[in-house]
Order: sequence, then structure tokens, then C-alpha cells
Amino acid sequence: MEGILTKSSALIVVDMQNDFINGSLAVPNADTIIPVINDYVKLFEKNGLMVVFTRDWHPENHCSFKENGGIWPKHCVQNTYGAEFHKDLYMPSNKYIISKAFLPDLEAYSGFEKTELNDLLKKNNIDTLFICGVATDYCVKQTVLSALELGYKTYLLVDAIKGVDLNNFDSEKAINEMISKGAKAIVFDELINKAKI
Ligand code: VGL
Ligand code: ZN
Repeated sequence: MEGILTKSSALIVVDMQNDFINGSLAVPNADTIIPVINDYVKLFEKNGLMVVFTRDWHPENHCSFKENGGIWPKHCVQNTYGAEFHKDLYMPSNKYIISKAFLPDLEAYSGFEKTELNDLLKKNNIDTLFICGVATDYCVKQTVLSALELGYKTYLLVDAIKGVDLNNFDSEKAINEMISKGAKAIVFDELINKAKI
């Protein structure tokens, strides 16, 4: 293994949970990226590389819910079906799960916000991240921007993300912002070719 995929690379799969795929806060066409994400997960697993799944993990009374003055329908409540990972998502035996946005009064779109993610990556000498999942315009975007601020070389897996698009072009704007701040857009075949594995 050489090229852009090295022992210091990790895959971060953002929030592929039932509520975001076909539940209360369904991201349009999120189901269509599951097979692509599975290909990435298997590629990393096959090469013994780290795979991290983040999950939105709200308490019942989370501030982001409409009933509490927020903008979202109730979603991803801890220990409910809606918060479970989708059944078609391939979960390798060797994986890490990072829960986020678990404090009632704090919205946290980034997988790094108030979590152990940065420590976990540092402990494993990770310097390069490959990020996919949902939603492009919220948690994927904020996770990518945090990663860049923390100094990780960051790839956005553009064939394995989907956005909410509350406003037209939100996802497109989010992708442009991530790239302008240093993220590199890449698709599966390109990664395979450049990885030289
Ligand atoms: C998300 C809206 C609300 C996300 C989380 O995972 O992108 N979006 N909570
Ligand atoms: Zn949420």
C-alpha cells in the first residue's frame, strides 16, 4: 500500500442512521450512497486501516428539536431505532463509534465537537482523513472543517455524501466551502488508482 492511502489514513463515516436515511429527518437519496460507503469501508478494512462511524446521539429533550425551539424534527434520540445505523451499512468487526450532540443544550454538527475523536486519531497516529456520509451541508461539512482546522489532510468522498438542502444549493455551497478551505474531492475509482494497492 502506497500513494494517498497510508497506514496513517482513517475513514470517517458520518451519521448513516435510520432517521437520516428513511426516518424523521430523511436526507433525500441517502440510501443510494450505502453501497458506495460499504465499498470504502471494505477497502479500508482489507488494508487494516482505521474506520470510524459517527452518530448523532441526542437526548430526548435536545435543543435542536422543533418542540424545544430548534429547527429539526425530533431525530436520532439515544437508544431508539431512529438512532441505529442502517441495517445495510457494512460494519466491520474492527471499528470505532463516536457519539456526538449528546448534551441537551448544545448543537454539535462536527464529529470532533466535545467528543474523543481527535484523541482517538492522534493515539493511532492518523494524519489523513477520508470523510463521507450525511448530511453534506451539516455534519459532513462541520466535521471536514474541524478536521482541516486541526491540521488533518482531508479528503471529501464526493460520491458518498448526500445533503439536506433546506435551501437550494446548500450542498453545492458546502462542497465549495470545504474545498476552498483545503479539502480534496475524490471518488472511489480515483482513490483505488492513486492508492496503488
Ligand atoms: C445532522 C441535522 C441535524 C447531520 C444532524 O448529521 O448532518 N443534520 N442533526
Ligand atoms: Zn441532529
